[in-house]
Amino acid sequence: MPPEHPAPLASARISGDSSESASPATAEPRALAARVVEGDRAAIAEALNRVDDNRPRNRDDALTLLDALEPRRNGIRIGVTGAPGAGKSTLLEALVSGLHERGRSVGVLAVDPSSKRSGGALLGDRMRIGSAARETGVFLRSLAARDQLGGLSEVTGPSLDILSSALDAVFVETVGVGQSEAQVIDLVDSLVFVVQPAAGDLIQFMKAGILEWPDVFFVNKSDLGDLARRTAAELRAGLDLGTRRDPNHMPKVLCGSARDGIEIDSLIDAIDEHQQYLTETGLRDVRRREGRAARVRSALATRFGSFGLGLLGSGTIESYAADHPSLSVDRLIDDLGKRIEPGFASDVP
Ligand SMILES: Nc1nc2c(ncn2[C@@H]2O[C@H](COP(=O)(O)OP(=O)(O)OP(=O)(O)O)[C@@H](O)[C@H]2O)c(=O)[nH]1
Ligand SMILES: [Mg+2]
Repeated sequence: MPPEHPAPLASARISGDSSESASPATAEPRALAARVVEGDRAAIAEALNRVDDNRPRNRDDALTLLDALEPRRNGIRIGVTGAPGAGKSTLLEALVSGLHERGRSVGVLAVDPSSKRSGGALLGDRMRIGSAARETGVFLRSLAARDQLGGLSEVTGPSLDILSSALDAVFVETVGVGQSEAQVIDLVDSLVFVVQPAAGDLIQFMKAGILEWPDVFFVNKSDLGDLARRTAAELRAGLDLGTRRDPNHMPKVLCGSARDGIEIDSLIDAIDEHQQYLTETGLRDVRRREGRAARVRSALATRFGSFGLGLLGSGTIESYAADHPSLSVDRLIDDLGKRIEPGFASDVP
């Protein structure tokens, strides 16, 4: 059964239950990590708050927490992207119910472009769980984007790392306006692209090279008639294996309605099939390894620029990340940042 009037996830922020997080607020990070892994809701909420806390004195605790979780992030990670208004949030609501029916625990991170944020950011955006969501046990968290283009903020990665160590599946919704896709592929195992049935959009996305990345396409709003089916057919015809990120896998193109719950089961099956493909081919490990290094590189580039990266020497990030598989991405960033700092400080006026 489709949800009756699914509210966009980002607006499902009802005030949090502060009593829930009372006890883990002072927990030692390793003890907190153990509770996160068991799926303890209050512990997960507290862990998310800790990585969102920028005060330097809390940084060590946050890194210890993330290091303890690193070997445990086994939950599958799915990016959901697409043009503004394509129906990503509506689709996520439907996916969450579908996965809940299949007995899976699910978390959702929604990245809001800053322009859309109101009081949430000012209030520190603590964990909010909508009442409908609470029934299905889904975790919802909305994060401010770093910029108007939907660039992901620094807490997106660690937040996903926490959720995927506690839950079976974690989704991250980002607005598809270019920049966010390039960053989200470093964070997820599979990428789902929600297509607005209008030809103009597709041409724009093809030009930007964005259609080379997704592993599954969902052309939404099939209830509006022929346009959605035509868009799906055009897309199938336009996909060329030769230019794909993964040249061995032709993505499924589904056509359905998030609002009316049409083809949602097929979408869950398509996601599961892709996960199975990633397991069988070993590609998940490859993507996660590359994603870890790419996250480190991009954080260091933001902090120190290409000059700072140059001080590390080529291949250092990859080899350091490979030699320390049980360190969190944030710890790798910190460690390598410390190596860059002395040379950086002495050379920058
Ligand atoms: N007709 C129809 N409308 C839909 C469908 N899915 C979503 N919508 C509507 O499309 C609008 C945008 O839906 P959202 O789910 O908020 O889209 P979104 O992609 O998350 O939007 P942003 O987060 O703002 O980028 C809403 O008015 C939805 O009710 C669908 O299957 N059919
Ligand atoms: Mg949305």
